[in-house]
Amino acid sequence: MLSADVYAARRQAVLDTLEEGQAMLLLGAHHFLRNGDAEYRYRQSSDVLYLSGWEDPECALLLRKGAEKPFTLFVQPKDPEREVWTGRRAGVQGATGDFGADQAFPFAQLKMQLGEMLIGTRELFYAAGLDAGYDTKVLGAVARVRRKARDAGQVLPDAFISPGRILHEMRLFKSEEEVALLRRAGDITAQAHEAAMRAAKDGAFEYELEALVDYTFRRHGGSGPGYTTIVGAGDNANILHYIVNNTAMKDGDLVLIDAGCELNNYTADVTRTFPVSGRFTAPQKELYALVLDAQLKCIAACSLGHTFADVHDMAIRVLTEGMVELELLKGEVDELIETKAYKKYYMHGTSHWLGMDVHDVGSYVALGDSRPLEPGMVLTVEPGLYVPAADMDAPERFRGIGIRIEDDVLVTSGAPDVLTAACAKTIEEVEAVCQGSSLA
Ligand SMILES: [Mn+2]
Repeated sequence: MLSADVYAARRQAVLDTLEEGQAMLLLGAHHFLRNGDAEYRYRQSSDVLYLSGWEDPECALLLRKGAEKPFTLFVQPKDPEREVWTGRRAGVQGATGDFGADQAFPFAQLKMQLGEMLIGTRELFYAAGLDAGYDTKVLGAVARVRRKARDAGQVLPDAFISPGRILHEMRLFKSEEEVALLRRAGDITAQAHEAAMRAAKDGAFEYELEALVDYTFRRHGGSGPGYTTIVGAGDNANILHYIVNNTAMKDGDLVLIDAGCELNNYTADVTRTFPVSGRFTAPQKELYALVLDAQLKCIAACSLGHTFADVHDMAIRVLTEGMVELELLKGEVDELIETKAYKKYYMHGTSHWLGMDVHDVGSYVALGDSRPLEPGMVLTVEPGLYVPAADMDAPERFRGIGIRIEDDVLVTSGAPDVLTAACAKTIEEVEAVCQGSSLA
């Protein structure tokens, strides 16, 4: 949790943005069963966390412009018998005492109370259509009091607007404390990647490195990976969302690890690719040097005067030129870009916003065009090249090589600030770490 002031200031910013007759309602994330009655560890929705820090399930957060009690929480009540099984709850008292709510009620009362509370609200910022169960609760609560409101000559919500319009625009711009968390998450992530580089060896399984990476996150106070850790050796690096991580690596392979530590609900997102043997082969070096060149030029483009799309265009330009030189592609660079021929070996985007969610919220366009980058935005920069072993069109020496290099970048009014700069990245740095002593 951040300090209570931070959440209070964010809620005030939302209330300041709302107009008279508007309110915002956020429903918490569900908890999910893994199998039988065993639950996945609960993670609250990032929007609820952003405005309150509230971490327990069964939660709704209501902000009403102009109300006597603008901030209402509906929460799991304290229940000593249940708490023996599932853990301590902050409860209704905690909601008002520690979390700053002006009033709080048990979540079970949402359907009975919400309608009354929304009398006088014309427009409700509520993410309708995402969760049928929540829609039934919310629309049912409004319907219950419609007649009463009409008889009293008062309004009820007749328009539902995505809360993201306000909230996700706020979340896109990171404050100093958010940047500090992302930087610390980046430092821990760098340690985890370097630990994996040191531990890789002929015959080791991908899941061993996954365990080491995830352990390193926890060891340094992270809550774990912010998304499922990807460890792909050899040709597995060419499967973009490879998470089975069940193959043994061998000398001569590269290993691609895409893993980020989540710390205090903010996550890093880093990819490094390194040789099991500790030394890149000549063809691996050729492709690695090209991806790194593209990545560095893309990072330089994360600055004022550029748009989000400019960063991707830079990656496409540098990689396509390089692929022609290396004879992965044949033809004119401009035409290969125009026809998207580069997608054969570079098929994904170069960046996404980063924050509480790994693919963080916030619009990528403004007035129909790609959005200009502004100070406070954090984005990933992750060009790659993927040459499947079975690709008979590619020069033989490149087949089975997959490389991605990914860092997290804060846009500032000056030079781009690489929040994950602590992690070895050049060929020399990576080889040096790989050849260092095993296991941190
Ligand atoms: Mn990413």
